[in-house]
Amino acid sequence: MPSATLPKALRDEIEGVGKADIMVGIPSFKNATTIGYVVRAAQAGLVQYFPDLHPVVVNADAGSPDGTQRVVVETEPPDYIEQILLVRPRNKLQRVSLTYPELDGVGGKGAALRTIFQIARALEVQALVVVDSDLRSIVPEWIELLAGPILKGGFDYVAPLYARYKYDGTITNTVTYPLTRALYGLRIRQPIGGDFGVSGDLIRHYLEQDDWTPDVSRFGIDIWMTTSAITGGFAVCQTRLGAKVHDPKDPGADLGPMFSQVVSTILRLTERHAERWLEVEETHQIPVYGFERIIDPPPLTVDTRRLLEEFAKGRLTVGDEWQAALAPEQYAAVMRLASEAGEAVEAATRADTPTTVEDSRFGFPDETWARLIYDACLAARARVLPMERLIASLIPLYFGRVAGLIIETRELTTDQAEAFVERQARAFELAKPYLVDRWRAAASHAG
Ligand SMILES: Nc1nc2c(ncn2[C@@H]2O[C@H](COP(=O)(O)OP(=O)(O)OP(=O)(O)O)[C@@H](O)[C@H]2O)c(=O)[nH]1
Ligand SMILES: [Mg+2]
Repeated sequence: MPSATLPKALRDEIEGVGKADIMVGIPSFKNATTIGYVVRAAQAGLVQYFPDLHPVVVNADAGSPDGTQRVVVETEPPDYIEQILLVRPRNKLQRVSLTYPELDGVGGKGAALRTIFQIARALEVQALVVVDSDLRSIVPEWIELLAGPILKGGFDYVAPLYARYKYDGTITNTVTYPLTRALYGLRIRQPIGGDFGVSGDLIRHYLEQDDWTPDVSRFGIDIWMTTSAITGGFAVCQTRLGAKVHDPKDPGADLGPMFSQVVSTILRLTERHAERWLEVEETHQIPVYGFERIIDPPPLTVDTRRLLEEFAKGRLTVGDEWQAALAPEQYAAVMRLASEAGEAVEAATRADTPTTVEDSRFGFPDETWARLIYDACLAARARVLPMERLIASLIPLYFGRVAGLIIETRELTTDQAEAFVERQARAFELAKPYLVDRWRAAASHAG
């Protein structure tokens, strides 16, 4: 009985619903102000696009004190569904909001998703769509765009494809996209987008993995799902959703913990799945669903100066770790770059110059970045440092890299800045033999 591991309260909820064909899952943590909109869009999408299927919306909340769960159960579908479309759901639209259990004392987005998967499996859904609860740009059609490739096209994993403001999605742009693409050969532009579709088969595969490390139970979940879908041989595609607009995050202030959880997960999986990527020499586009859109996401502010300061400080705080983890060329390069970052901040601080850090010529070369990430893969596998220390030392480097991208693309539109992300992805591809050679050499020493 698969749901035997679920707490009784959850089993009761599942029993109340019985069976469902299509499910929208929404993880949340203090999202009372935004989740109502997401729930309305999800309900409308389910009824409008899949009137013949049994739908259910499940919110897995962290026990938010702000009334997130109440908003979910009280939100009704928009009136137009009945008044204009005259769709009275043939199948009752069910809504469930629950507080998910922690996993080994860790609660986070991944723990919430595991509960969502367990419920989806118990209800035997054919397609699960997961969307973030802080979305502003979701519309009902997203449900069709994320579930359609599964229900109509036989795909198992539908990754989102959206325009994000050029300074949003920095972990994606600097690490998860270029690394996943170069390693496994699939150009999945948003491997940790947060909004995606999964088939019933893939849900069962996820639950069978039994790989819920503390990082996967938090923000490591997204890269874990994408990588597990690829390495499990599931059919993957992307779907065009327009723009992603959500609660803004400033990388320097907000993204350190998320970076740690995502990057330690991707490094761990890189080691585990070496046999899947060592032979991959070329990368490919994957099928894309949905009509293209021309849309410009609203800007968000990033404190570039702080990013540069944190990078410069890294020489003192994690210089030893850089030396231990990086190859000598990359170590020398980052020490030089960190000095330049410090100089850029100083120049902008001097009262006699009206310049800002954005006016500086600071730049972080693509090739240095690509090789440094490969050094991190090798260091993680060789255990030259405990994983936490390795990752802590990568954070200032990530800040430096993001600052470099911001300065380089400051005059560009979001669309134009995309060329820099592609250029960097290309650098990861070109440098892949560097990783493969060292990986194999280390293996033959060990063996
Ligand atoms: N249940 C639960 N949900 C969480 C937790 N932390 C974050 N979430 C949810 O996970 C989703 C993504 O979190 P965000 O903080 O928006 O992450 P983000 O920086 O926008 O991430 P990206 O969209 O991938 O760039 C949202 O729906 C959050 O409510 C948590 O501890 N528990
Ligand atoms: Mg968000």
